Amino acid sequence: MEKTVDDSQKPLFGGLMVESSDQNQEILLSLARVKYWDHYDLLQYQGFWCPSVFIHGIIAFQKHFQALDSDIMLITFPKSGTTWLKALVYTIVNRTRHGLESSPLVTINPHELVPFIDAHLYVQNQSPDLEGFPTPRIFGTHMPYASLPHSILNTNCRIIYLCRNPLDQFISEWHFFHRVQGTQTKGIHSLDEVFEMICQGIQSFGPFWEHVLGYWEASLEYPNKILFLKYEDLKEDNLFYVKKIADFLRCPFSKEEEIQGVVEEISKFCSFENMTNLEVNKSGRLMGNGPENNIYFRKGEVGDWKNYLTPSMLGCLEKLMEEKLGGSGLTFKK
Ligand code: PAP
Repeated sequence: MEKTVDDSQKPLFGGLMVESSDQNQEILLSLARVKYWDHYDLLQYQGFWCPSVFIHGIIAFQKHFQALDSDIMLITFPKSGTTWLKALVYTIVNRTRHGLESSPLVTINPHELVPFIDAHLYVQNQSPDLEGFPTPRIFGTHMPYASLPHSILNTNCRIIYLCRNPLDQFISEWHFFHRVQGTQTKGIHSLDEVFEMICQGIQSFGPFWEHVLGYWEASLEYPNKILFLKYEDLKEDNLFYVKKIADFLRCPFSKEEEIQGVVEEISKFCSFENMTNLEVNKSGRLMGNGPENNIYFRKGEVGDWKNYLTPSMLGCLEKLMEEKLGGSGLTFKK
């Protein structure tokens, strides 16, 4: 069978996309597919809606990734503060290697420093060279818990999971795709249409509910392995969570660091205000030829959904939230 890459589907992170093996082609042909945004379709893979542009990378990641005990996996539902979490964890973990003024984050976007292991590294190369990464290796992914490679679960590597109230997540995602696509769009783009799909669970890495509940339940069972965080909490008391992340990763702040104000400095450095004002995030492009870095920074607020959702949309989502999350103990501030 001829190996092809659909020209209309380009990787988000620049570079070449690996070609599919015959075996993968067979799997792909058997999957339900829906048109999502112009940029890609969604494939129903292992119970979640997988962006077609990432599927080969995701399969390779599942097959080949060998986690190390020292690895740190940053896992998020898309548009829940991934960029922020990457900046925070990178800075906390590397704080003794360089001062903030000489941090690589001053000149490199967080998504390049902490790559998506599946959607970036394994999409570009079926056997990426992961040896060269400094220890601890820090990787990002949006994969649901049930689909993670076994070695992540079987080693002592740690997972930090971040999610966000689904109302703001939806609005953030909607804006993101408009900015990625620009005005030359043929795909679905009205708020109403996307809302309908989201209510059916059809969105990148959705359904939202299964994703958050998967990690929520696992974090209750394995609290030393999985730290479950919410965007709204990070906004409300960032200093507390900077310390909590450091404790969880076994690199707590010393008394001396606390007295010197290191926690406050890291929090300020990774803040929306500071990150958006760095030249690299104002004018740079991801991996040189990917989308503009500034698409990862929009408003950075809790409650922006109030400017977009109608009362009936709010009612629908609140009802769904109650149906899906009620009784789980997982709630969201909005
Ligand atoms: P991703 O999952 O595609 O990597 P992600 O970083 O999760 O994207 O989503 C971007 C959102 O995080 C944006 O939210 P908004 O659309 O509601 O504004 C972006 O503004 C927000 N964001 C990025 N950096 C920060 C930060 N340092 N602090 C708070 N919010 C941030």
